Amino acid sequence: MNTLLPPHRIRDLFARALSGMYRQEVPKYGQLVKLVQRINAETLEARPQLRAQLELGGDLGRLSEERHGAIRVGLPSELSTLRRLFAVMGMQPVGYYDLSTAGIPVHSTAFRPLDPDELSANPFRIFTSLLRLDLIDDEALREQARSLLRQRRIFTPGLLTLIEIAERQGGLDADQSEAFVHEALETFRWHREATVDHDTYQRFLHSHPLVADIVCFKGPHINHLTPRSLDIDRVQREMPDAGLDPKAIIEGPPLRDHPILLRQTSFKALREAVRFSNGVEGAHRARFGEVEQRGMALTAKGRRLYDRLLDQVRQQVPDAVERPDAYRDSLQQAFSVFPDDIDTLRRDGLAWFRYHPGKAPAQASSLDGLIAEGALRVTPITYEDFLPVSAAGIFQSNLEDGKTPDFQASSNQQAFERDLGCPVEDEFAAYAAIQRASLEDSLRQLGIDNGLRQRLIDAAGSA
Ligand code: OOG
Ligand code: NI
Repeated sequence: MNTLLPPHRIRDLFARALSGMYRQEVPKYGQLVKLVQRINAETLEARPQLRAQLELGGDLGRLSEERHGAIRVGLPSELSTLRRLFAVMGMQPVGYYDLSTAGIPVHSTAFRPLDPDELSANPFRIFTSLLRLDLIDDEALREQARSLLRQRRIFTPGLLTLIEIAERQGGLDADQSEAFVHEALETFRWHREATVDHDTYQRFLHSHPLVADIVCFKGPHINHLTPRSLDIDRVQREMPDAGLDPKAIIEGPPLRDHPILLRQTSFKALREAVRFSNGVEGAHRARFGEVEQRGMALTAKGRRLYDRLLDQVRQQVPDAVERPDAYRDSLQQAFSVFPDDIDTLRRDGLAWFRYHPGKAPAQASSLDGLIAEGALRVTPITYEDFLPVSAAGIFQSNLEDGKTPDFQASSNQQAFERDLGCPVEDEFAAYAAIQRASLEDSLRQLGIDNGLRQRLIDAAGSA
């Protein structure tokens, strides 16, 4: 056995290979990436302060390669093998997303790195959804779905062997990693041939377009890859000129001086030629391109405020897609009560921050004091996760005809974790750990003694 590669190297290789494959499969994705990169370069040029903040927080280097993707699978065994596959690349399941509340018959998690160094090396994430077979009312259709899924093999034998080797060795060497990436790509590839005839496809489509997408194909084709933008409003405006058809609204919080959480938009899914098993030629809509702008991670308190304000807006303008301008105004207005300066966000305990040591302190008594005299500097911690309401909006704008039959909403995290094979990580605990470690480290570097250090850390934690 040769030297093992760190997981971020394998993740980086895989993310680049996947992006290359998707660019070939969906050329519009390549155009979108180009648009985002041009606007990012111009934004960094025009805003040196933003550039400096990204650099200090460790986000500048990762920006150009930063992507998230999404896939959907049908069986518990598929989900649990994905967990093992992503673990080889240092990606853990974080968070539980119940989409049934939005009439979408899946529940999901995001596989991503947790460790700050791993994140700044490459934060590649995959939003992964499992079909809720239990939400298909028609029993015959449900059983047919299950049986079709049981017949398919979404992982190559070579990949399964390499996953076992990685688990045994505690990693993969360079040659094994290369083979692993090559084999893993097969799982995410697009297949033009459906596994069912046209009538069967139509029946699944009518039960829900997502059911057809998950059940009627050979594997969980990657359905989008998302570059990170520094100015999503400009991307949204410039998409039509680049030949891309944007969805009606940007999901998430409004434009702010200090971005929070996540804003997302996409160009709509393409109609792509497929061949059914009875030789009929047809079309299927699944794959699209998305853009995101990431802001700071919110604490549970900040998140409650976000959820409440967003709820208010959605009640005020329930038909956002038909009235995008009214929606945008309402959003802007509702969020005017959400503090938009770093000091208040930190002091009110609304967001997570990373601490950096500055100049030697004259008198160390309180966090506010240390920050005021420049002994501690703070940068917001980037939000690495997803938002259920936004995800539902992205799902919906990419479905055939935009129709969504009513499913019984029912969150079932327990069943999801059983199918996954482990509990999902708590996103808040992950951010809290990063904040705490950075503060502890900074205070040590400033030479602040044990007792006071502990008091300051506790004070920051309970903010
Ligand atoms: C996933 C949609 C959610 C996001 O960025 O919120 C998502 C899907 O369409 O499979 O990717
Ligand atoms: Ni996405």
